[in-house]
Amino acid sequence: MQEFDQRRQGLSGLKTMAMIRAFESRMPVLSEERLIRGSTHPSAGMEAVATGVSLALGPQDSIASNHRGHAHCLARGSDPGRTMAEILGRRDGYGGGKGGSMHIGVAELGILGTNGIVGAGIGLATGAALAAQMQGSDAVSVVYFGDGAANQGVLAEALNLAAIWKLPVLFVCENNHYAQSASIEEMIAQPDLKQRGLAYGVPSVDVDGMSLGDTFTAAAEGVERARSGSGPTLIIADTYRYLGHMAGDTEIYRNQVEVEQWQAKDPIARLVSQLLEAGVITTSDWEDIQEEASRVVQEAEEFARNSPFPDASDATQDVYSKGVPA
Ligand SMILES: Cc1ncc(C[n+]2csc(CCOP(=O)(O)OP(=O)(O)O)c2C)c(N)n1
Repeated sequence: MQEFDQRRQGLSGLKTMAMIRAFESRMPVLSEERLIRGSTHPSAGMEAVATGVSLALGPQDSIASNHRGHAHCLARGSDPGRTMAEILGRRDGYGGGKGGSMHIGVAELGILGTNGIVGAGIGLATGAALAAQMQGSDAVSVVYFGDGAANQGVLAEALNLAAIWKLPVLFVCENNHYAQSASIEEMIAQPDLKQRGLAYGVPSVDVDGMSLGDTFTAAAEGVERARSGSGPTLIIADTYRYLGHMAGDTEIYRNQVEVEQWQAKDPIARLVSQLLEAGVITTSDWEDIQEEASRVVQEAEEFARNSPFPDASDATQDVYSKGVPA
């Protein structure tokens, strides 16, 4: 089993999380400026989940994401500039600017796509796991989905298939306590979401999603189970989004006290204290990491702003597959 090493995963995870926080914090501003058209769903506050899971993956693995997917892509190694360009609908984006925030796919990184259809990634990742098994590869697939998506029927079907066929898939539920404006208390009678996996014979665990070490350790265990042919794992990561569901959200369904209570458990601040205490970083290292994160995001934004819009003549390009190789 891979142990969480503060010098390796801790330090690398901190850099990734700081960059994701800086990146996501720009979303409301760019929406306000009308540089982002349509809805974009930032995940500030939830960085430890995508980062911890990604640190447990290998290059052969794949991920299926959801509508709140920038962090999943960035933690998996997507280029911040090309990611930002796609969000801004520019030609240098991963989809040539025709997909936007909810359609970021990067084949070379195994990113099967962010996805605007709540729950759809669950079927995609399970299919990718079946493909890996049939091809005899040791690749594992991951799906990130929310507490709201846990109510989609596809989860029950996928958990069952993955369990009977011992598919190498990791189901990662980011329980941020809200599906848009509906609280989990209003939407789910059995709040213990891991029961959904246990009911299908899938090893299922709760994890503190505000802790990088805890999410990494749970994911590493699930990845090892999947890679060794022992089948799927369901992880329920308890987390919280600091910003609104999307730009323009009035947030009348929650109060500031609740937001502040979660901010007091901030995953980045917590990791910084741990690494300072362990002597892995100094306060000046932390300042450098923050500066570097801002610089990367600023450059990504400049790259995206300077990228042209796709040409109208490209509208029908890349719509159909060029055929399945024999
Ligand atoms: C099939 C489907 N139903 C409804 C929607 C509208 N919708 C978009 S995001 C969202 C909430 C999803 O909540 P959750 O899965 O908990 O993810 P979170 O937004 O909290 O990250 C809904 C209902 C959709 N995009 N797709």
